[in-house]
Amino acid sequence: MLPKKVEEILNVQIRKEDYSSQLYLSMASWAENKGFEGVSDWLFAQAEEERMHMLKLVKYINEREGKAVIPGIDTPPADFGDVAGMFEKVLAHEKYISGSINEIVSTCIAENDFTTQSFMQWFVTEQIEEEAGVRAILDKLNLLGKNNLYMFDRDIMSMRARGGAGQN
Ligand code: OFO
Repeated sequence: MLPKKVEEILNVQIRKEDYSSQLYLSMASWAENKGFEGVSDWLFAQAEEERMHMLKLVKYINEREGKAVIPGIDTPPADFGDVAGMFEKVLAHEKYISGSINEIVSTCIAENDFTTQSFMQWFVTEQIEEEAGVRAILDKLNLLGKNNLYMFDRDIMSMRARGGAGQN
């Protein structure tokens, strides 16, 4: 049985993962409209990943005799300026999500829920990889320079093909 506080904070996280998925979907669509095929593919895949994270939480709560609450859809922004600025936003969002995951782990410890604490370890590791992946993309963008976006777009495509940069 899940402690009430843990059930509540996991349900808050379901909403955040759902929003992450919508946010990356919106970014993917924005990038696709601008002709960035590699960037949009990366973001479409990332949106799927986030949905998978949400489902993982839904199933876990229900398995532990809690009640997962499926949230309504919050509308994400539709315009992201330029590609570099957009990836800065992805990194800031992932840092925010990492903070939420840490908060859940603290709640588990305070509530002596070591089962959920161990379940959350997967998310802790995932966040380290995701943040590192987005940082690698920003480094590449800086190296290539903002005038070489075509190259960058091709490059991010091959990063995906190799299963790198947060795509796991
Ligand atoms: Fe971006 O990762 Fe979910 O948790």
